[in-house]
Amino acid sequence: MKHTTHISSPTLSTLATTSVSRRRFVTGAASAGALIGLSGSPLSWGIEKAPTAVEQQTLSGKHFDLDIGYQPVNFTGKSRIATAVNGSVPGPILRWREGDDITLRVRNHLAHDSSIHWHGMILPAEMDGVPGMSFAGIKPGEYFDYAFNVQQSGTYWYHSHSGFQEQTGVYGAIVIEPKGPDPVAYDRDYVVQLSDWSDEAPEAIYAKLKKRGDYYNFNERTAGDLWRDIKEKGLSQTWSDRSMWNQMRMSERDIADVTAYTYTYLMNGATPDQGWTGLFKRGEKIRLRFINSAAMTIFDVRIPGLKMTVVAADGQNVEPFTIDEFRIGVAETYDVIVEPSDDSAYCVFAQSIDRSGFTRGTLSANPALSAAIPNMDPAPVLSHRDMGMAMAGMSHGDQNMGSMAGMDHSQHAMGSMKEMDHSGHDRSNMKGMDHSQHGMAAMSMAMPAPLGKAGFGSNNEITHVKTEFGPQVDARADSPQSGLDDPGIGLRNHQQLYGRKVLRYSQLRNLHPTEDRREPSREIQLHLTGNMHRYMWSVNGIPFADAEPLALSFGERVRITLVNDSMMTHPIHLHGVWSELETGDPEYIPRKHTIMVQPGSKISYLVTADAMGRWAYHCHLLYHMPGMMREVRISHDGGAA
Ligand SMILES: [Cu+2]
Repeated sequence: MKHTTHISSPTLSTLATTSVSRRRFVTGAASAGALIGLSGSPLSWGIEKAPTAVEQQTLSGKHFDLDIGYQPVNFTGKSRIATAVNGSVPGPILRWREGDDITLRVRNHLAHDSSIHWHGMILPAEMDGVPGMSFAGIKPGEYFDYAFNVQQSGTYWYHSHSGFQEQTGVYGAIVIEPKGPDPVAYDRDYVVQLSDWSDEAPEAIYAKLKKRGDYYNFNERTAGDLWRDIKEKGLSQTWSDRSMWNQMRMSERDIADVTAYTYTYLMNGATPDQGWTGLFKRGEKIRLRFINSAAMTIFDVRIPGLKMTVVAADGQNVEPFTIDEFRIGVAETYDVIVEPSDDSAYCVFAQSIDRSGFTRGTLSANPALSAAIPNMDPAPVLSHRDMGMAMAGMSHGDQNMGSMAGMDHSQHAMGSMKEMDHSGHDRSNMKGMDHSQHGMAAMSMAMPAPLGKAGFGSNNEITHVKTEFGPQVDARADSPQSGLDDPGIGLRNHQQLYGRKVLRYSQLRNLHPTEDRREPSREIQLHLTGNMHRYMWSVNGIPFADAEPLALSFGERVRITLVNDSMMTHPIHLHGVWSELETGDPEYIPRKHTIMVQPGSKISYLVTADAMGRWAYHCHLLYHMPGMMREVRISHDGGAA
């Protein structure tokens, strides 16, 4: 089944020829004349006839040939070399059928090892495509045959798990038709794949971040210095000293590491200038399959004038509910239904979490029409809540208690509190949640707290293990908020401000009853940690390179509680098994493959360890991944290593 063989040279030259004919000239074109999805095979287009984007290739069947190779692209007016699958960025949409046995021959034409990981697929560990865990990777000039049975339906995606290749184009969409009737009714469907492109090499981006974590926060070059001031003088003094801090500029830098300063955000491979277009006829139900394939960008999505009915999350059907806006973490997918009742055009708008940029497309009944592009919302700022402190709950690196007290005092006295996210702050205080937790802490000294009931999340005390203390960790949340009802920083007051209903995880209910009704037999608490200033990321303060695998026993039902001690949102992806999000309804627990953990928040999910082998478990922000990663080993004895 598995082969690693050298590719004959005829294959290579054939690929080179087809690549040239599919060459893309995507930016700076005067008119966006070519509409994706209208007509013509990309193969039949000559260079001169492809002014903007080529039609996205869709491949279906049971056997697939995917070629990873270099491809000239132009997203910004400058020609660059992408790493592309079958000559396009994104790669082809793969259409599978639930129940099919499929094979995929992936050829690597790059000068470096490559791989493809089938994100969210339930499959044998050796087909998961993670070099060093699942297999050895695909050497230059060689291929690997993936073969597995498709056991699920819905919207997924694939991407390289080698180096930073995902950033330079190795990703594509997967759409799986259900074996039986689809519970979702729709007249047409579109993949809406979001991503981020940089003309800089990813290695260069990473090196810059390593040198200074706020490199790409262009407006806030003094932010790094602020931390030093706060450490030396305490926040209170720093506050009065620095007008910058008054404007909450410092907090902004923690919203996104990599920004539109270097990124061009893409929708189905089209730049915002160009705009992807999907056509419809009035009254149709249109299924939009949103996939966040960005390397580093969390997007907030809305379609002004249209309600969106969420029907699936991470490929899994959910009980439909209607919203106006949703946040999509890196690697997450959401399927929504929209029903335009007129012939106008609508803007599909996806702004980055830090509001440094956006991408957009058009849903239109008439290819000649385009829709107004809305303004981006104001850039969000971090609040107490995002630092995991209700009152004085945040431990800050090696600061002493004195400066901590100073921090809270000054924040309460802060003039620009209005700019902060009041709603979250107020809510957290109202609930008095943290007081009760402190009460429980005292109890659990004497005896371990009983595990919370399946579906309801953790009862356990927040514990910072020894390894969380040191220069590798610059913050610890002592009173993390629940991440369930939190639409996320920058979205929390959109209902009040704009009347937009924003998706919250607590709204997700699986369409079908929970399969595994067992109570968890144990709980694992993991802390998402980092030192933003040094751009070090870790779990429990330990980077992947130094970490022991996390051992699970085959068949066990376990709860994982993630505590986000950092001030960034981390989308956490566990390979091979489902992450069953505990939303408070044990009967219809939604299944996801990627869970966003908001800053200063905690979130719990159940895992049934029903897939043997070695699995990756990591933050899906590409430049966090080298540190914020664990191997999960599922074996009969549950023994590590
Ligand atoms: Cu992944």
